[in-house]
Amino acid sequence: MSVCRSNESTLELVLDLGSQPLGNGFLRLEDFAQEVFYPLQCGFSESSGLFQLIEQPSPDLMFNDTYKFFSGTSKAMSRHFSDFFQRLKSDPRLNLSDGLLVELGSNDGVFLKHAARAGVRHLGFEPSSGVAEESMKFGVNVTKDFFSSSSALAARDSHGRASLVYAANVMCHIADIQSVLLGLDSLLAPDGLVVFEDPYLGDVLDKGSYDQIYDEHVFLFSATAVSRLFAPYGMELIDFERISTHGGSARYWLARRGSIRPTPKVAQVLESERVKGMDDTRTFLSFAERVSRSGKALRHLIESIREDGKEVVALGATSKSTTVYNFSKIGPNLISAIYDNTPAKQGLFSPGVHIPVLSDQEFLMANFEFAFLGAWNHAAEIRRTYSEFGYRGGRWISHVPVVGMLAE
Ligand code: DWN
Ligand code: SAH
Repeated sequence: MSVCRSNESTLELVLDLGSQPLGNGFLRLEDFAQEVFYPLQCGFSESSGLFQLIEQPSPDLMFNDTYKFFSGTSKAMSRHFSDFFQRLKSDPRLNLSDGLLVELGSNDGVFLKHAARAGVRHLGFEPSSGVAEESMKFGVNVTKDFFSSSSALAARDSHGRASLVYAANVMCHIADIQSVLLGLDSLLAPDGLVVFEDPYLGDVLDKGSYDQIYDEHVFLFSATAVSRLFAPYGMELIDFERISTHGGSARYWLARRGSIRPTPKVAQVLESERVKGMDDTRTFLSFAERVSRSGKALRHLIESIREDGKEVVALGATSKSTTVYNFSKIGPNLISAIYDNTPAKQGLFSPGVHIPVLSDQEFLMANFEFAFLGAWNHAAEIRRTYSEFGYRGGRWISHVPVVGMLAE
């Protein structure tokens, strides 16, 4: 029996995506024999409302010195973090110039470099030392460690309490969420705020974007689940925003109960989630049926193009696409290569199905007719950057929201 990481209730198995490798486990030919696989199964609890993986590989296996995702590989995401930093600086609920700004999962410094530049006292927690070292080049102050109850206490002893703790695409990665909550409680100033953003469960359900589910994403949050999760720690949701990043995300604003009056958006989103059935196991069972149809349709589409003697490649060696390829059994016989702008991924093979990953520079040199959008969440940026592919008559394939070719 599996139990919920929020309130220890029993989890119902609602979706099984089969045996999967690490989402970011791009590897060399000589390492194929040692590749690690785990069962990618999702559970749901109606009492906590928390959608979660039943089993997650150990954090050290996923987040270490060879971690291959660098946030700065997307210009749109770089702009997103720069804009949000400017907004926080002028938020009347915060006093960033006098306080301490803490970021969890600061990666290559895509957000905190703006704090460093503006002279704002800050601290990043980043266990993946390769990306952390990249951030240090921008003057970012970073602890190369996992955020947890113990590392939070150590940070409070040496830096004092935080006026803001921010986490983008990180909170949903940490299975030991109780340790994170204890850490936030001890580190946050009495009038401090916790702000975090992650892919939104509502968008995943609407768009059928099951590829948001992989080893690193142990949770897909909703406002319902977040408010129930933080309540035992005396924190409440005071604001909620839908944002467009990563194919549809939500930003949650939390404060100690009673310190700031919640905006009307909180009650509105809780009600809209109830109406949508986001606290009902049956919603996820029907989602699982849609996922199964989507996986088959994608494989069928690519097979039919290959049967016509045409080649299909992919753009974006994402962790998300690891789920898609391994679930739909799409290997190098169907997608011959994946092109990507991350030097750390180039020259390696994709996890599990072992499609070669090549530099995105080579993508424009060849004359492909079909490319699968492994990074559909960056579709606008990718279509701009590689616009020549479209001018030459190339067609983009996506599985979100339905399997097919994107309009030209
Ligand atoms: O939550 C997470 C998010 C923030 O990032 C992590 N667990 C891991 C990672 O997920 P992902 O791998 O699915 O992320 P992206 O941002 O969808 O990855 C895009 C990939 O595409 C990168 O490898 C960079 C590449 N890329 C490219 O080659 N050309 C991206 C753009 C925008 C481009 O123009
Ligand atoms: N915030 C960045 C990076 C997201 S990728 C962005 O939005 O683009 C997730 C990051 O969280 C990785 O860099 C990973 O090393 C880090 N991470 C994983 N577990 C963590 C933990 N317990 N504490 C802090 N960071 C963690």
